[in-house]
Amino acid sequence: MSCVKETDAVISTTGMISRELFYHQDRLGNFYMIGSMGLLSSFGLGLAKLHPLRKFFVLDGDGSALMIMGTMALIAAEKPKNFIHIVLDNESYESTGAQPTISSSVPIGAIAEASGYASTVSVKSCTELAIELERCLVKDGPHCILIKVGIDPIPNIPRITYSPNEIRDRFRSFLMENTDG
Ligand SMILES: Cc1ncc(C[n+]2csc(CCOP(=O)(O)OP(=O)(O)O)c2C)c(N)n1
Repeated sequence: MSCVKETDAVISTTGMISRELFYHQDRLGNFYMIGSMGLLSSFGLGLAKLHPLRKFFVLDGDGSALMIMGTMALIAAEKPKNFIHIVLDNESYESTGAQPTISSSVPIGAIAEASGYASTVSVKSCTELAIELERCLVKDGPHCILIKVGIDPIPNIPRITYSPNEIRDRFRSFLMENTDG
């Protein structure tokens, strides 16, 4: 995540996406959404509106994004310039056993685009992702980057060791102490 500055916030959806973020790159500016599948993007929208100078990287799953699809329309209508919606689309609910979602037939990127996101792209490689992230950092959002990924669980990945209250408190301190936004 070399494009993420210390002052940027990274928030992640329920399940393995949060556990993988915690495992690979825990940091004060991360917020892990425990339990509340589907509610990350609305949470991120509120935060992005409250902290307009800070970038918000919102790491969503296809299952979570589709579960609460109206939020995409709301994000587009509210136009948070600092909102980068990254949807990791593995066409499954990987966290609960990889049951298929409907994202193979419902194009999430097209929904974001039709709703009115400032930009929407679909990427399939790390190189493409790096290019698109750089673009999103210099242009006003909201942006949607849909990443087509496979199902590739990390064996014995640890659970997040913070309690929900600890996650809330340290993220709140990060937002308050770090006044870049
Ligand atoms: C309202 C609600 N329904 C179901 C769950 C159980 N659950 C947690 S994560 C998850 C799968 C999320 O799928 P997706 O967003 O596609 O992410 P992935 O697991 O594929 O990384 C489910 C069904 C939950 N926590 N909350």
